[in-house]
Amino acid sequence: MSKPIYVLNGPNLNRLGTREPHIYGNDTLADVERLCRSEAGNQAIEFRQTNSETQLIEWVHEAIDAGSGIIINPAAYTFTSLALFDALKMFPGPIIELHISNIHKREAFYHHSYVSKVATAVIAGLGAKGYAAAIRAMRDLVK
Ligand code: CA2
Repeated sequence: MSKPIYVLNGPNLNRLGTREPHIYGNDTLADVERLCRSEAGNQAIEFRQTNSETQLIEWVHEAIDAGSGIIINPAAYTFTSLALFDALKMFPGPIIELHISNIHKREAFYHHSYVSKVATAVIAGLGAKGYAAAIRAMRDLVK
């Protein structure tokens, strides 16, 4: 059996679908998980969300041992966390950094991502559908 793809979501994304629909759309995180599972087909995925930087790093460590690829929407930790950057640097497989919104169209503090320095690819601005695109691309990268 092939190793799972880890789909990791950072802080506040558990509140998706409750505010700022003009930026993030109307889908909830449960909708996003359904979309990922449907796109993944028989490929196993670990879909998770946390508001804790420590937990996110622990899951990256878990993926180093047990995962084939990482799709990560680190939310605000994208722009602040050297610790997450260090953890992702240790992952031997492909990493896709994902943002629902186009971070480059937004305020300047959203323009510098630590995660991009270690990501294989970056998807931003496709809304929730970006997760489906990421799963498709990741399935191709890990096969
Ligand atoms: O566009 C993205 O996916 C972001 O990673 C979302 C983060 C933001 O800090 C990044 O710059 C871009 C914010 C997540 C906030 O989550 C929401 C909570 C409730 C409603 C909508 C979004």
